[in-house]
Amino acid sequence: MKCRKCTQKATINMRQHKLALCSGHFLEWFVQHTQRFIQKYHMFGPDERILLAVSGGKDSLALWDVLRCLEYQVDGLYIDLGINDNTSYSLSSMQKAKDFAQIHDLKLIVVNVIEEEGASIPEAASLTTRGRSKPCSICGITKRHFMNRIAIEGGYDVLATGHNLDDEVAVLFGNVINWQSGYLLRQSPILEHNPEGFIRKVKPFFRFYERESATYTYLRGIDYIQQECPYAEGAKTIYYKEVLNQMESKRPGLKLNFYLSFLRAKEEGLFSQESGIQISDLHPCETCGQPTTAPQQCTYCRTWERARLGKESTD
Ligand code: Q46
Ligand code: ZN
Ligand code: ZN
Repeated sequence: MKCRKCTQKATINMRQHKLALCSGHFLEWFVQHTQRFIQKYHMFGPDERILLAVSGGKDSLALWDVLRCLEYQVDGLYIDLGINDNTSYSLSSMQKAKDFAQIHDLKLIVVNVIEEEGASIPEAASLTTRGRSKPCSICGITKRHFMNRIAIEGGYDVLATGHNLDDEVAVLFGNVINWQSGYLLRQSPILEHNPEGFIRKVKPFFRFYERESATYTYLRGIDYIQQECPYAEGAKTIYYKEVLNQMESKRPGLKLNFYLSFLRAKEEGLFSQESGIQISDLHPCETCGQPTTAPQQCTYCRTWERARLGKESTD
């Protein structure tokens, strides 16, 4: 198959766009489309400061690469979760993020959860759930807390993450299966800053298939962590991705259409505003000052307090 733009052999055939491109033209297409999505969805402008959550994985490093090529003001944030039992997942992923920052002379902020809270994520999970469930719940709460806090404290205008279309569609699928109207209302490639203390959150890669961001990373020679977090195994979103990929293979474009139709339906008012969080429900957490709807302390502070109490009783 030939590249649509020149006579060279195509490197990638994007069936959903009926577009085959060679390596050079694909890289150009990928960067131009990232810029187009940033502008079309009013994510950020050249004068704004961006904090990018970097996991050491392919999508966040690819996004860092594209944003620096487009000359945006972007710093990285790596949250060290301390997931090193049986694997050295956190150590290895942090090294990838640090190496990328060093090669390109970029600023990387590192937050260490053990230094901040006295326990790693797996340790805190076993203290709060007595090993009954995976650490993903406390992990998600902790990552969201630090991303928002560091972005606000650092005076950034926007927080970016490397989520791609496959990630977004898998979450959408799960939310639809369970008819989670509150989550459906909040699921969006852009969540506006709100005056109560939530930073604007954006996902510039949300229209790219995982295969496209993976091809970009490969062609650019970006060194990323290939190993998955050991707790990702058996996650529902992985199963949803498999199912959606089966459907996509029979109907190219199905995933993109599903997600864009969802955004359109939302714009047309399919999900009632009343099912979401109202700004008036938010107030600062009495311990950390982050916005919350909980009566006194936010979920982050309550969960970590339980972990600390659990630790004291076992010491
Ligand atoms: S939530 Fe769960 Fe992930 Fe945290 S514990 Fe690992 S798999 S890293 S996106
Ligand atoms: Zn070409
Ligand atoms: Zn709090």
